[in-house]
Amino acid sequence: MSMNSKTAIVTGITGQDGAYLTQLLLEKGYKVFGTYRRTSSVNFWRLEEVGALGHANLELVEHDLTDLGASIRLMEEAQPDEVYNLAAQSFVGVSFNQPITTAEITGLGAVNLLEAIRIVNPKIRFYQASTSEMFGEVQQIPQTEVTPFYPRSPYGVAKLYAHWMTINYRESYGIFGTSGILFNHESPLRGKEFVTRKITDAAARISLGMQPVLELGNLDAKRDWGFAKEYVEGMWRMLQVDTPDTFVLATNRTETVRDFVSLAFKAVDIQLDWQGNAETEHGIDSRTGKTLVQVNPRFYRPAEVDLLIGNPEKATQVLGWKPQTTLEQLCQLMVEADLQRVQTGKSF
Ligand code: NDP
Ligand code: GDR
Repeated sequence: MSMNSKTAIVTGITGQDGAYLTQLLLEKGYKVFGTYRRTSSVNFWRLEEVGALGHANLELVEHDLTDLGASIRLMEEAQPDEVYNLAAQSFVGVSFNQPITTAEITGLGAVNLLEAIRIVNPKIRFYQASTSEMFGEVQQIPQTEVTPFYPRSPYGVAKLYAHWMTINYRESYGIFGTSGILFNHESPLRGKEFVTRKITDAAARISLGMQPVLELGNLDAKRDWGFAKEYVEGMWRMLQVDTPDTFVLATNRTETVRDFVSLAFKAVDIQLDWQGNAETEHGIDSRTGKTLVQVNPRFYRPAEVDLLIGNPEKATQVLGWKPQTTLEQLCQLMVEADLQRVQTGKSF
Protein backbone atom coordinates (compact mmCIF):
# COMPACT_ATOMS: atom_id res chain seq x y z
CA MET A 1 0.00 0.00 0.00
CA SER A 2 1.31 3.42 -0.92
CA MET A 3 1.64 5.95 1.95
CA ASN A 4 0.99 8.75 -0.48
CA SER A 5 -0.80 8.96 -3.77
CA LYS A 6 1.05 12.01 -5.04
CA THR A 7 2.86 12.15 -8.36
CA ALA A 8 5.96 14.22 -9.00
CA ILE A 9 8.07 15.06 -12.02
CA VAL A 10 11.78 15.46 -11.29
CA THR A 11 13.77 16.97 -14.15
CA GLY A 12 17.52 16.35 -14.11
CA ILE A 13 17.11 12.98 -12.46
CA THR A 14 20.58 11.86 -13.55
CA GLY A 15 22.19 14.66 -11.50
CA GLN A 16 23.25 14.76 -7.85
CA ASP A 17 20.08 16.35 -6.46
CA GLY A 18 17.85 14.40 -8.85
CA ALA A 19 19.07 11.12 -7.36
CA TYR A 20 18.66 12.17 -3.72
CA LEU A 21 15.26 13.79 -4.31
CA THR A 22 13.99 10.73 -6.16
CA GLN A 23 15.13 8.55 -3.29
CA LEU A 24 13.28 10.79 -0.83
CA LEU A 25 10.06 10.96 -2.86
CA LEU A 26 9.99 7.19 -3.41
CA GLU A 27 10.45 6.69 0.34
CA LYS A 28 7.46 8.96 0.85
CA GLY A 29 5.34 6.83 -1.48
CA TYR A 30 5.31 9.15 -4.48
CA LYS A 31 5.03 8.01 -8.06
CA VAL A 32 8.01 9.71 -9.72
CA PHE A 33 8.43 10.58 -13.38
CA GLY A 34 12.15 11.26 -13.70
CA THR A 35 13.29 12.99 -16.83
CA TYR A 36 16.63 12.51 -18.50
CA ARG A 37 17.96 13.71 -21.82
CA ARG A 38 19.03 11.34 -24.53
CA THR A 39 22.74 10.58 -24.56
CA SER A 40 24.70 7.96 -26.45
CA SER A 41 25.28 6.01 -23.27
CA VAL A 42 23.04 5.89 -20.21
CA ASN A 43 23.94 7.81 -17.14
CA PHE A 44 21.98 6.24 -14.29
CA TRP A 45 24.81 5.46 -11.86
CA ARG A 46 23.55 7.89 -9.23
CA LEU A 47 20.06 6.39 -9.30
CA GLU A 48 21.70 3.02 -8.88
CA GLU A 49 23.80 4.30 -5.95
CA VAL A 50 20.67 5.46 -4.08
CA GLY A 51 18.79 2.26 -4.88
CA ALA A 52 16.12 3.97 -6.98
CA LEU A 53 16.83 2.41 -10.37
CA GLY A 54 14.23 -0.23 -11.20
CA HIS A 55 11.85 0.93 -8.44
CA ALA A 56 8.24 0.12 -9.33
CA ASN A 57 7.14 3.74 -8.70
CA LEU A 58 9.87 5.30 -10.80
CA GLU A 59 9.22 5.95 -14.46
CA LEU A 60 12.12 7.28 -16.51
CA VAL A 61 11.05 9.63 -19.30
CA GLU A 62 13.22 11.03 -22.05
CA HIS A 63 12.78 14.80 -22.10
CA ASP A 64 14.86 17.80 -23.07
CA LEU A 65 14.19 20.96 -21.13
CA THR A 66 14.53 23.14 -24.20
CA ASP A 67 11.49 21.58 -25.92
CA LEU A 68 8.18 23.29 -25.06
CA GLY A 69 6.03 20.71 -26.88
CA ALA A 70 7.75 17.90 -25.02
CA SER A 71 7.19 19.74 -21.73
CA ILE A 72 3.46 20.08 -22.45
CA ARG A 73 3.19 16.39 -23.33
CA LEU A 74 5.13 15.51 -20.18
CA MET A 75 2.59 17.35 -17.98
CA GLU A 76 -0.32 15.74 -19.85
CA GLU A 77 1.12 12.26 -19.55
CA ALA A 78 2.33 12.39 -15.93
CA GLN A 79 -0.51 14.54 -14.51
CA PRO A 80 1.77 15.50 -11.62
CA ASP A 81 0.94 17.21 -8.35
CA GLU A 82 4.47 18.60 -8.10
CA VAL A 83 7.26 19.42 -10.52
CA TYR A 84 10.85 19.82 -9.31
CA ASN A 85 12.94 21.54 -11.94
CA LEU A 86 16.49 20.43 -11.22
CA ALA A 87 17.74 20.12 -14.80
CA ALA A 88 20.22 22.76 -15.93
CA GLN A 89 23.54 23.42 -17.56
CA SER A 90 24.78 23.70 -13.99
CA PHE A 91 28.52 24.24 -14.32
CA VAL A 92 29.48 27.90 -13.84
CA GLY A 93 32.86 27.56 -15.58
CA VAL A 94 31.35 26.10 -18.75
CA SER A 95 28.70 28.81 -18.91
CA PHE A 96 31.36 31.35 -19.95
CA ASN A 97 32.11 29.25 -23.06
CA GLN A 98 28.50 28.25 -23.72
CA PRO A 99 26.41 31.28 -22.74
CA ILE A 100 23.67 30.68 -25.30
CA THR A 101 23.19 26.99 -24.47
CA THR A 102 23.20 27.91 -20.80
CA ALA A 103 20.53 30.57 -21.36
CA GLU A 104 18.40 28.14 -23.37
CA ILE A 105 18.58 25.28 -20.86
CA THR A 106 19.06 26.99 -17.50
CA GLY A 107 16.96 30.09 -18.22
CA LEU A 108 14.32 29.37 -20.87
CA GLY A 109 14.06 25.69 -19.93
CA ALA A 110 12.35 26.66 -16.69
CA VAL A 111 9.88 28.83 -18.59
CA ASN A 112 9.00 25.92 -20.88
CA LEU A 113 7.89 24.02 -17.79
CA LEU A 114 6.02 27.01 -16.36
CA GLU A 115 4.23 27.49 -19.68
CA ALA A 116 3.37 23.80 -19.81
CA ILE A 117 1.92 24.05 -16.30
CA ARG A 118 -0.04 27.15 -17.23
CA ILE A 119 -1.47 25.41 -20.29
CA VAL A 120 -2.11 21.92 -18.91
CA ASN A 121 -2.96 22.45 -15.23
CA PRO A 122 -2.14 25.65 -13.30
CA LYS A 123 -2.67 23.78 -10.01
CA ILE A 124 0.57 21.83 -10.42
CA ARG A 125 3.12 22.97 -7.82
CA PHE A 126 6.50 24.02 -9.25
CA TYR A 127 9.92 24.09 -7.59
CA GLN A 128 12.68 26.07 -9.29
CA ALA A 129 16.29 25.26 -8.41
CA SER A 130 17.62 28.77 -7.90
CA THR A 131 21.12 29.40 -6.67
CA SER A 132 23.38 31.51 -4.49
CA GLU A 133 25.27 32.28 -7.74
CA MET A 134 22.54 34.89 -8.32
CA PHE A 135 24.05 36.94 -5.45
CA GLY A 136 27.43 37.01 -7.21
CA GLU A 137 29.32 40.17 -6.34
CA VAL A 138 28.93 40.71 -2.61
CA GLN A 139 26.18 43.22 -1.77
CA GLN A 140 25.62 42.19 1.85
CA ILE A 141 26.39 39.21 4.07
CA PRO A 142 25.03 36.87 5.13
CA GLN A 143 22.86 36.62 2.03
CA THR A 144 19.10 36.16 2.55
CA GLU A 145 15.89 36.14 0.50
CA VAL A 146 15.98 39.96 0.36
CA THR A 147 19.64 40.47 -0.58
CA PRO A 148 20.02 42.27 -3.95
CA PHE A 149 21.27 40.12 -6.84
CA TYR A 150 24.42 40.74 -8.89
CA PRO A 151 25.22 37.57 -10.86
CA ARG A 152 28.78 37.15 -12.16
CA SER A 153 28.44 34.42 -14.80
CA PRO A 154 26.16 33.52 -17.71
CA TYR A 155 24.94 30.68 -15.48
CA GLY A 156 24.03 33.09 -12.66
CA VAL A 157 22.27 35.43 -15.09
CA ALA A 158 20.29 32.57 -16.67
CA LYS A 159 19.26 31.30 -13.22
CA LEU A 160 18.20 34.79 -12.20
CA TYR A 161 15.91 34.98 -15.24
CA ALA A 162 14.32 31.64 -14.33
CA HIS A 163 14.00 32.80 -10.72
CA TRP A 164 12.12 35.96 -11.66
CA MET A 165 9.93 34.10 -14.17
CA THR A 166 8.91 31.71 -11.38
CA ILE A 167 7.90 34.70 -9.26
CA ASN A 168 6.20 36.30 -12.26
CA TYR A 169 4.08 33.19 -12.96
CA ARG A 170 3.19 33.10 -9.28
CA GLU A 171 2.03 36.71 -9.33
CA SER A 172 0.46 36.74 -12.81
CA TYR A 173 -1.34 33.40 -12.96
CA GLY A 174 -1.53 32.25 -9.33
CA ILE A 175 0.73 29.30 -10.08
CA PHE A 176 2.33 27.70 -7.03
CA GLY A 177 5.83 28.59 -8.15
CA THR A 178 8.43 28.34 -5.40
CA SER A 179 12.08 29.15 -5.71
CA GLY A 180 14.75 27.66 -3.48
CA ILE A 181 17.91 29.74 -3.41
CA LEU A 182 20.30 26.95 -2.51
CA PHE A 183 23.90 27.52 -1.56
CA ASN A 184 26.51 24.96 -2.64
CA HIS A 185 25.61 21.46 -1.56
CA GLU A 186 27.88 18.50 -2.04
CA SER A 187 27.97 14.74 -1.55
CA PRO A 188 29.66 11.61 -2.83
CA LEU A 189 27.25 11.93 -5.80
CA ARG A 190 28.67 15.31 -6.85
CA GLY A 191 30.09 15.48 -10.39
CA LYS A 192 33.88 15.41 -10.50
CA GLU A 193 34.15 18.74 -12.33
CA PHE A 194 32.90 20.61 -9.24
CA VAL A 195 35.63 21.65 -6.87
CA THR A 196 34.77 19.63 -3.73
CA ARG A 197 34.51 16.30 -5.53
CA LYS A 198 37.55 17.10 -7.68
CA ILE A 199 39.43 17.61 -4.41
CA THR A 200 38.15 14.53 -2.53
CA ASP A 201 38.73 12.29 -5.55
CA ALA A 202 42.28 13.65 -5.90
CA ALA A 203 43.02 13.30 -2.17
CA ALA A 204 41.98 9.64 -2.40
CA ARG A 205 44.07 9.00 -5.53
CA ILE A 206 47.13 10.89 -4.28
CA SER A 207 47.07 9.05 -0.95
CA LEU A 208 47.03 5.74 -2.86
CA GLY A 209 49.87 6.84 -5.16
CA MET A 210 47.60 6.90 -8.22
CA GLN A 211 47.83 10.64 -9.02
CA PRO A 212 50.88 12.87 -8.55
CA VAL A 213 49.33 16.28 -8.05
CA LEU A 214 46.03 18.19 -7.87
CA GLU A 215 45.69 21.33 -10.00
CA LEU A 216 43.15 23.97 -9.01
CA GLY A 217 42.17 27.54 -9.83
CA ASN A 218 41.18 30.21 -7.31
CA LEU A 219 41.94 28.94 -3.80
CA ASP A 220 40.63 32.09 -2.11
CA ALA A 221 36.98 31.70 -3.17
CA LYS A 222 34.76 31.24 -0.13
CA ARG A 223 31.72 29.00 -0.24
CA ASP A 224 28.93 27.95 2.11
CA TRP A 225 28.95 24.16 1.63
CA GLY A 226 26.21 21.84 2.92
CA PHE A 227 25.19 18.21 2.43
CA ALA A 228 22.97 17.63 -0.64
CA LYS A 229 20.81 14.97 0.97
CA GLU A 230 19.57 17.48 3.52
CA TYR A 231 18.95 20.15 0.87
CA VAL A 232 16.56 17.98 -1.19
CA GLU A 233 14.48 17.50 1.97
CA GLY A 234 14.23 21.31 2.07
CA MET A 235 13.03 21.36 -1.56
CA TRP A 236 10.26 18.92 -0.73
CA ARG A 237 9.22 20.89 2.35
CA MET A 238 8.95 24.05 0.23
CA LEU A 239 6.17 22.48 -1.83
CA GLN A 240 4.23 21.16 1.22
CA VAL A 241 3.44 24.56 2.78
CA ASP A 242 0.30 26.54 1.94
CA THR A 243 1.83 29.39 -0.05
CA PRO A 244 4.50 29.58 -2.74
CA ASP A 245 7.51 31.60 -1.67
CA THR A 246 11.28 32.00 -1.93
CA PHE A 247 13.63 30.31 0.55
CA VAL A 248 17.37 30.28 1.16
CA LEU A 249 18.97 26.96 2.16
CA ALA A 250 22.50 27.36 3.52
CA THR A 251 24.67 26.48 6.52
CA ASN A 252 25.69 30.03 7.50
CA ARG A 253 29.37 29.02 7.54
CA THR A 254 31.86 29.89 4.84
CA GLU A 255 35.35 28.51 4.12
CA THR A 256 37.89 28.93 1.34
CA VAL A 257 38.63 26.34 -1.32
CA ARG A 258 42.08 26.11 0.29
CA ASP A 259 40.47 25.16 3.63
CA PHE A 260 38.48 22.41 1.92
CA VAL A 261 41.67 21.06 0.33
CA SER A 262 43.39 20.96 3.72
CA LEU A 263 40.40 19.15 5.26
CA ALA A 264 40.31 16.56 2.48
CA PHE A 265 44.03 15.78 2.77
CA LYS A 266 43.69 15.62 6.55
CA ALA A 267 41.07 12.93 5.99
CA VAL A 268 43.80 10.81 4.31
CA ASP A 269 46.35 11.68 7.04
CA ILE A 270 48.30 14.21 4.99
CA GLN A 271 49.08 17.58 6.56
CA LEU A 272 49.50 20.26 3.90
CA ASP A 273 51.71 23.33 4.30
CA TRP A 274 50.86 26.22 1.97
CA GLN A 275 53.61 28.21 0.26
CA GLY A 276 53.74 30.99 -2.34
CA ASN A 277 50.76 33.05 -3.34
CA ALA A 278 48.30 33.47 -6.22
CA GLU A 279 49.62 31.59 -9.26
CA THR A 280 52.68 30.27 -7.41
CA GLU A 281 50.78 28.93 -4.43
CA HIS A 282 51.18 25.25 -3.70
CA GLY A 283 50.39 22.74 -0.99
CA ILE A 284 53.27 20.64 0.29
CA ASP A 285 53.14 17.35 2.17
CA SER A 286 54.58 18.34 5.56
CA ARG A 287 56.27 14.94 5.94
CA THR A 288 57.83 14.44 2.50
CA GLY A 289 58.13 18.03 1.23
CA LYS A 290 56.50 16.95 -2.03
CA THR A 291 54.15 19.34 -3.85
CA LEU A 292 50.71 17.74 -3.94
CA VAL A 293 48.55 20.74 -4.86
CA GLN A 294 49.30 23.56 -7.27
CA VAL A 295 47.51 26.44 -8.95
CA ASN A 296 46.82 26.35 -12.66
CA PRO A 297 45.32 29.59 -14.01
CA ARG A 298 43.49 27.46 -16.61
CA PHE A 299 40.87 26.92 -13.89
CA TYR A 300 40.35 30.63 -13.17
CA ARG A 301 37.04 32.12 -14.29
CA PRO A 302 36.69 35.40 -16.24
CA ALA A 303 34.62 36.76 -13.31
CA GLU A 304 34.55 35.15 -9.88
CA VAL A 305 32.12 35.00 -7.00
CA ASP A 306 34.41 35.66 -4.04
CA LEU A 307 32.24 35.10 -1.00
CA LEU A 308 29.00 33.25 -0.33
CA ILE A 309 27.45 32.77 3.08
CA GLY A 310 23.73 32.30 3.49
CA ASN A 311 21.29 32.74 6.34
CA PRO A 312 18.65 29.96 6.30
CA GLU A 313 16.58 31.43 9.14
CA LYS A 314 13.39 31.78 7.10
CA ALA A 315 13.57 28.11 6.06
CA THR A 316 14.14 27.14 9.68
CA GLN A 317 11.16 29.13 10.88
CA VAL A 318 8.67 28.34 8.12
CA LEU A 319 9.78 24.86 7.05
CA GLY A 320 11.51 23.58 10.18
CA TRP A 321 14.59 22.95 8.00
CA LYS A 322 18.09 23.01 9.50
CA PRO A 323 21.41 21.79 8.17
CA GLN A 324 22.85 18.96 10.29
CA THR A 325 26.12 17.82 8.73
CA THR A 326 29.27 19.83 9.45
CA LEU A 327 31.79 20.60 6.72
CA GLU A 328 34.29 18.29 8.43
CA GLN A 329 31.78 15.42 8.38
CA LEU A 330 30.79 16.15 4.78
CA CYS A 331 34.39 16.22 3.60
CA GLN A 332 35.17 13.03 5.51
CA LEU A 333 32.27 11.12 4.00
CA MET A 334 33.15 12.29 0.48
CA VAL A 335 36.79 11.26 0.89
CA GLU A 336 35.79 7.86 2.29
CA ALA A 337 33.44 7.25 -0.64
CA ASP A 338 36.17 8.21 -3.09
CA LEU A 339 38.77 6.01 -1.40
CA GLN A 340 36.39 3.09 -1.71
CA ARG A 341 35.59 3.85 -5.34
CA VAL A 342 39.23 4.23 -6.31
CA GLN A 343 40.15 0.99 -4.52
CA THR A 344 37.36 -0.93 -6.22
CA GLY A 345 38.14 0.51 -9.65
CA LYS A 346 34.95 2.51 -10.08
CA SER A 347 35.39 5.50 -12.33
CA PHE A 348 32.39 7.71 -11.45
P1 NDP B 1 23.91 18.32 -11.83
O1 NDP B 1 24.83 19.01 -12.75
O2 NDP B 1 24.41 17.15 -11.04
O3 NDP B 1 22.62 17.84 -12.65
C1 NDP B 1 22.04 18.61 -13.67
C2 NDP B 1 21.01 17.79 -14.39
O4 NDP B 1 20.46 18.54 -15.48
C3 NDP B 1 21.57 16.50 -15.00
O5 NDP B 1 20.62 15.47 -14.80
C4 NDP B 1 21.66 16.85 -16.48
O6 NDP B 1 21.60 15.75 -17.34
C5 NDP B 1 20.40 17.71 -16.63
N1 NDP B 1 20.36 18.47 -17.87
C6 NDP B 1 21.32 19.28 -18.38
N2 NDP B 1 20.90 19.80 -19.55
C7 NDP B 1 19.65 19.31 -19.79
C8 NDP B 1 18.71 19.47 -20.82
N3 NDP B 1 18.93 20.25 -21.90
N4 NDP B 1 17.53 18.82 -20.75
C9 NDP B 1 17.27 18.02 -19.70
N5 NDP B 1 18.13 17.82 -18.68
C10 NDP B 1 19.31 18.47 -18.72
O7 NDP B 1 23.30 19.41 -10.83
P2 NDP B 1 22.86 19.29 -9.29
O8 NDP B 1 22.10 18.05 -9.11
O9 NDP B 1 24.02 19.58 -8.44
O10 NDP B 1 21.90 20.54 -9.15
C11 NDP B 1 20.50 20.46 -9.41
C12 NDP B 1 19.98 21.82 -9.80
O11 NDP B 1 20.17 22.72 -8.73
C13 NDP B 1 20.64 22.46 -11.01
O12 NDP B 1 19.66 23.20 -11.68
C14 NDP B 1 21.68 23.39 -10.40
O13 NDP B 1 21.95 24.44 -11.30
C15 NDP B 1 20.94 23.84 -9.16
N6 NDP B 1 21.76 24.20 -8.03
C16 NDP B 1 22.72 23.35 -7.57
C17 NDP B 1 23.44 23.64 -6.45
C18 NDP B 1 24.49 22.72 -5.93
O14 NDP B 1 25.31 23.16 -5.11
N7 NDP B 1 24.51 21.45 -6.33
C19 NDP B 1 23.20 24.91 -5.71
C20 NDP B 1 22.14 25.70 -6.25
C21 NDP B 1 21.45 25.37 -7.37
P3 NDP B 1 22.94 14.93 -17.77
O15 NDP B 1 23.21 13.99 -16.63
O16 NDP B 1 22.53 14.27 -19.01
O17 NDP B 1 24.03 15.94 -17.95
P1 GDR C 1 30.26 26.84 -8.06
O1 GDR C 1 30.96 25.44 -7.79
O2 GDR C 1 30.86 27.59 -9.17
O3 GDR C 1 30.17 27.52 -6.72
O4 GDR C 1 28.82 26.35 -8.55
P2 GDR C 1 32.40 24.89 -8.17
O5 GDR C 1 32.61 23.74 -7.27
O6 GDR C 1 32.55 24.67 -9.62
O7 GDR C 1 33.38 26.10 -7.76
C1 GDR C 1 33.46 26.58 -6.43
C2 GDR C 1 34.63 27.57 -6.31
O8 GDR C 1 35.84 26.84 -6.44
C3 GDR C 1 36.71 27.56 -7.31
N1 GDR C 1 37.69 26.66 -7.91
C4 GDR C 1 37.42 25.66 -8.75
N2 GDR C 1 36.24 25.19 -9.25
C5 GDR C 1 36.27 24.11 -10.07
N3 GDR C 1 35.11 23.61 -10.52
N4 GDR C 1 37.45 23.52 -10.44
C6 GDR C 1 38.66 23.97 -9.98
O9 GDR C 1 39.70 23.43 -10.32
C7 GDR C 1 38.65 25.08 -9.09
N5 GDR C 1 39.61 25.76 -8.44
C8 GDR C 1 39.02 26.71 -7.73
C9 GDR C 1 35.77 28.20 -8.32
O10 GDR C 1 36.42 29.25 -9.02
C10 GDR C 1 34.64 28.64 -7.40
O11 GDR C 1 34.93 29.86 -6.82
C11 GDR C 1 28.14 25.30 -7.91
C12 GDR C 1 27.25 24.60 -8.94
O12 GDR C 1 26.68 23.46 -8.36
C13 GDR C 1 26.14 25.52 -9.39
O13 GDR C 1 25.22 24.79 -10.22
C14 GDR C 1 25.39 26.04 -8.15
O14 GDR C 1 24.37 26.92 -8.55
C15 GDR C 1 26.38 26.72 -7.21
O15 GDR C 1 27.37 25.79 -6.83
C16 GDR C 1 25.69 27.22 -5.95
